[in-house]
Amino acid sequence: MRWWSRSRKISPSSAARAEQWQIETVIARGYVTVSAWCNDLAPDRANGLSEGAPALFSTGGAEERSGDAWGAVGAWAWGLSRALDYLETDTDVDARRNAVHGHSRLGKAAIWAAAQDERFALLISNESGCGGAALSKRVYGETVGIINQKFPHWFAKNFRRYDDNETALPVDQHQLLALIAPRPLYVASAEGDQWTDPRGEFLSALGAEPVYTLHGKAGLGVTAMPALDAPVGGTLRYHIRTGKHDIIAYDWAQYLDFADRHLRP
Ligand code: GTR
Repeated sequence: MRWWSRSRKISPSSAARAEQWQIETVIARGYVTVSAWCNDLAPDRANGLSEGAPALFSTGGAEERSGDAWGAVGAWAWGLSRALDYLETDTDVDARRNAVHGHSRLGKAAIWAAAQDERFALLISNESGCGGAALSKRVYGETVGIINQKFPHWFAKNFRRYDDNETALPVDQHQLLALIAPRPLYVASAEGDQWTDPRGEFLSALGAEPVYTLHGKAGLGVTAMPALDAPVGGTLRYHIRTGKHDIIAYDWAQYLDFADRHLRP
């Protein structure tokens, strides 16, 4: 299950997007693929919180809402749970054996969805970066201040207290990842995507590892960043691949193998 952030005009079935979606491969491996357009839940723009799901809950605009009111990432995550509500009623699918995933901003939403809703059985974070898998306190690549300024509607307004003030954060993203345990979690980075801080994503997964160990699950099994294109780990898994910010056939191949290992009876 995955949110799609771009224009409807670039449909998942278009040739240009085929590698990013791998629909035939996913189906051939025995999976159903479900997607939705995040803008249907909360338009991805500064004034989008006055529309869609946030409007249903009288959230208010990005600046007018209360400090702890949700932002678009929260609304997108909420929508993933509502999509799962539907799948649970569909007798053609086994909704318990699901994977929730997202790339980039929608990787942030997928993490938040899985952290809050334990029905999500497996999580894939593809280059989710700041506000996703990457540790904020490293202050590398996209920072809390940069993301809140550029995307004032994504997170709760209270998060802005940590703009250029990451050391004051009472938590960091490894604790968010730890909330997924003991469910299978795959964190993926790309070498050419320093904006998402690959090392910060790796260290965040490593920081979540003790909780996997506590649950008797296999963690990363390494303490140093792995080589390029050489995935590490068990129930908690990580790779950094060559290439840029994207989701490509290489990523899908790893995710399908991971799903086969953890979702099949
Ligand atoms: C960038 C943003 C990132 C990431 C990315 C994307 O502009 O800085 O946090 O979300 O967009 O979604 O592709």
